[in-house]
Amino acid sequence: MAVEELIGTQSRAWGEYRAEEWSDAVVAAMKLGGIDNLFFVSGSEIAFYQESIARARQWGTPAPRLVTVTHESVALNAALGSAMVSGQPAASAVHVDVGTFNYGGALHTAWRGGYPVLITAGTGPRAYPGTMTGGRNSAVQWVQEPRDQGEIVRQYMKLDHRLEHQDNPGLMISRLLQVAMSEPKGPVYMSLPRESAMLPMPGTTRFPTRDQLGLARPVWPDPSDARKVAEWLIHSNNPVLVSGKSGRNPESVAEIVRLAELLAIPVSPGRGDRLSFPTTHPLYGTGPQPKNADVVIVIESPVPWMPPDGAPSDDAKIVWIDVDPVQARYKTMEWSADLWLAADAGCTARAIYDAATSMLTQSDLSRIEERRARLQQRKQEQESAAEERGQRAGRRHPLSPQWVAYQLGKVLEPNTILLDDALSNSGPVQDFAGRSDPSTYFRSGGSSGGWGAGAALGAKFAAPDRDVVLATGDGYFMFGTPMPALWCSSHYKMPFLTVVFVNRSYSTGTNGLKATYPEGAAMEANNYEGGVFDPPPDFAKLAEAANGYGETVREPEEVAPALARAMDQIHRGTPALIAAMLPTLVEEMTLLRPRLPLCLGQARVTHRCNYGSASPTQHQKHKSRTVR
Ligand SMILES: Cc1ncc(C[n+]2csc(CCOP(=O)(O)OP(=O)(O)O)c2C)c(N)n1
Ligand SMILES: [Mg+2]
Repeated sequence: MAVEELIGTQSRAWGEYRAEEWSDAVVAAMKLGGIDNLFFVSGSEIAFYQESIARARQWGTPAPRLVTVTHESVALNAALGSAMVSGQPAASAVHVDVGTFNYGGALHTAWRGGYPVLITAGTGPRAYPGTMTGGRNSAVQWVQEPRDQGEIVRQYMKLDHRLEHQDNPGLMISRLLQVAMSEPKGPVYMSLPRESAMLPMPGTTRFPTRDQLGLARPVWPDPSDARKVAEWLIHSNNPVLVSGKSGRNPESVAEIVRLAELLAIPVSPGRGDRLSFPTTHPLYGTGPQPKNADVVIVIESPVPWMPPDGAPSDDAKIVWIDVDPVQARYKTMEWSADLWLAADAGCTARAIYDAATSMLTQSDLSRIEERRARLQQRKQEQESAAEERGQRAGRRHPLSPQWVAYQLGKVLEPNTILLDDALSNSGPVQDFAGRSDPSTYFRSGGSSGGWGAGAALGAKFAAPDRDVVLATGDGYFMFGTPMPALWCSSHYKMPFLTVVFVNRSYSTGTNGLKATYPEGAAMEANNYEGGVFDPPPDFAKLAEAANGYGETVREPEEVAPALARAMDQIHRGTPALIAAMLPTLVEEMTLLRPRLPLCLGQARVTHRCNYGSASPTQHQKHKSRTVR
């Protein structure tokens, strides 16, 4: 690559932009930094956003589109959904400290999921009435001033800043976006005092854009490390690659596929928050669990196995690839590895591939071919078993969640964007979704319920030409204040399909309760109070109330026609919701007694369940891997 390409050919001179107030600089820098949509929830002190964006439209100058949202958590989740699909930052704007609190669990998701978003809020005006434009003019403003607004969110942000009078406002936005978009990517927060946002500008302003500040190039591993990994892989009899969220950079997928194919390395999904490897590929899900492998390559997967039982053996080689392999954002981490590679997933896969091609001998190749054939065979067996499972589920009364997932899989196009917030039904959703293309499968990346509806909305804003489908648990759906999300979806004709798995219960308070206290007083009395909400809300009516389309299905044969009608609705611009009425998880435990989906220990299960439950036996069994 030419040096000019590496350093960029753009002029470093700061651009000059039209601006009468500081807020004009703020919105211009947002748009020039890649933000197309500002998800906005009203507040008296953030009228400057409305004014500046209207002004920019009049002037024909850069500014994001202002999107009216009626709940802050939906606004932030929409920004997350937009950023995860577009690969570009998105922004939200809300009212003072209270709006910031209403962002709620979405702040956690932004942080844990590594979303490059600019989260903003106004601050309560504090200039003495009449002394400054934007100063106090209402009694409520005395109660709007916390000691430090940024402190509310600080531990969930890469950086936070309060816009101050000595700042260059355009520069500060570009700088925050540079930080958000640099690896490891993540959220940033800015609070904007109304007085600062309304400070006058002399008609123009000068600032560097995000790209003029620049983003660092992806990091490559040391060539000798790449050779070492290639050597371990070539000589391995039973390797496995655990891929978690590297698909957040979609271009890494092809590189990892190329490497896996060269050496016939099977891929285990880890927690799998992004499509990091095509799930339909013969190498996907066909290999050993890490505990049985002799070489384990972990790629961007914070929890690749459940210790202690799921951990690889002491003589297995472990290679850990991540832009931040020791995961400094997580406090307690007991993993060890033979090689920690602080490098980009795609670049590292390519480097190992290149190293391996020059080392492979004929006998290596024939050993690898044997493995490839074996894995292909296993994939075929898995696929027919899944098909059989799906068909069998269709014959079950009461309605089976597997059947809903099976039918859902049938309406997904290869480029449909699927958001999976289906919790205990995430396994079946994944099994039947047949996701192969990068950027077609997403989970939140965090553990906060409530991401789905807002994120689906944002995903649709980022990709209006693609179908967007949300598969969600009924509990998680309610955590996401779905009414405002569906209203916004309908209002802007940004429709998505929601399939709600209405099991009228939480796995935490049912299966989880039972796993935690199998012989406790609650089990003895068959008392699941706190875990079951039956009868549930009428989710179909909720969609209708938000100007969307809703249907409830109860019988297996109703599912496919209802999904077809719902798809038709979204293609005509109306958000649609299918509420699939299922047995409660308590009822399901008796129906499925031989194969209860408990969330303890098993690797197969841990990526499907977002919660843990305390088991005394687990604590007793703990042993740590020898550090080498
Ligand atoms: C905001 C928030 N509150 C509580 C939890 C704890 N929690 C984890 S899983 C779960 C159950 C979710 O229920 P549902 O969406 O109905 O899925 P199901 O368990 O029925 O599959 C709960 C309550 C959480 N993760 N996030
Ligand atoms: Mg539920």
